[in-house]
Amino acid sequence: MTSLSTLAAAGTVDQKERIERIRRAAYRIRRNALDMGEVQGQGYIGQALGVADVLAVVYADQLRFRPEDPHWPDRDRFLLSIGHYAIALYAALAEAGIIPVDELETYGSDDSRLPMSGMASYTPGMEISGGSLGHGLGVATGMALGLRHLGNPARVFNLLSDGELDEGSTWEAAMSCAHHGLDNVTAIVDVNALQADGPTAGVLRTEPVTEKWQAFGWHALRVDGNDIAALVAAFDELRRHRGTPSVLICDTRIGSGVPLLENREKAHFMRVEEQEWHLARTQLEEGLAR
Ligand SMILES: Cc1ncc(C[n+]2csc(CCOP(=O)(O)OP(=O)(O)O)c2C)c(N)n1
Ligand SMILES: [Mg+2]
Repeated sequence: MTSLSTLAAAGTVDQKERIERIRRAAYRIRRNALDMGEVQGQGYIGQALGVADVLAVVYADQLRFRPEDPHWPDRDRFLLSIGHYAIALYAALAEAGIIPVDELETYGSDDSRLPMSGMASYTPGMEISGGSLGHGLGVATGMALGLRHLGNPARVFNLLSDGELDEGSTWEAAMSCAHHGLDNVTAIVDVNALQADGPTAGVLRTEPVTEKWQAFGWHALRVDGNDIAALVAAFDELRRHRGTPSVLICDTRIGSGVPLLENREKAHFMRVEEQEWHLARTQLEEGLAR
């Protein structure tokens, strides 16, 4: 007979394997992002590295999808409302097998399916177009209502940035989503404490973020967005929640996983010099080996 402690130990091993699998996915997402960043020499590289762990948990662990059929009606929807984070999503879509890894080298070039700002009509797996901030949650709310109406159990995720908390439309959508009790919606807020015009705290104070979502009727959790075990535990908890929409507020570090970039002055649009790419990749690999 299997004892309870043996079962518990087996569970721990499974959980360790699960986290290790996601950690490797996060490494490849970061590697993909560096590959795309090098094509342009600059861009939203810091955000992509910062949010890589979140995307790894989403795509390697939480989301239901069929890589060969991005329009599968029962797929969970992942809505990126921050168009400039497209580099991060392409990196994850390549890891998920939805777009070929080889295609990443076309990032931002003329006629590429991977423009620097996300376009739904160009890219498989890109559910909505970005550019104008603050629209993702409204679309997520509409999609979730539609899915519920159809009796479709798919879930809708929306990744938004701390800058998108400046948008009134985000809060209109938050109110509406809670009003309709859409527990098939999970918002993910990337709190990297930065916006285009400088630190979030200086542009427009958004704290206390958790309490604001709670006041709008959401089930809200806050975690270190670069701690995969904490992310997995939080997503598991949100998956079980019923009756209201959920939000996971993720504190992330710009440039995470590459100390050279993490430790430099925070920049919305980051330039990486030609001679720095080799060190960036070496540091990323060193992180995987640890
Ligand atoms: C409605 C709207 N207002 C302003 C902008 C210009 N804009 C582009 S990125 C950005 C910063 C938004 O903050 P965040 O997404 O947190 O920036 P990051 O963390 O990437 O530095 C702004 C204001 C926009 N794209 N859409
Ligand atoms: Mg930000």
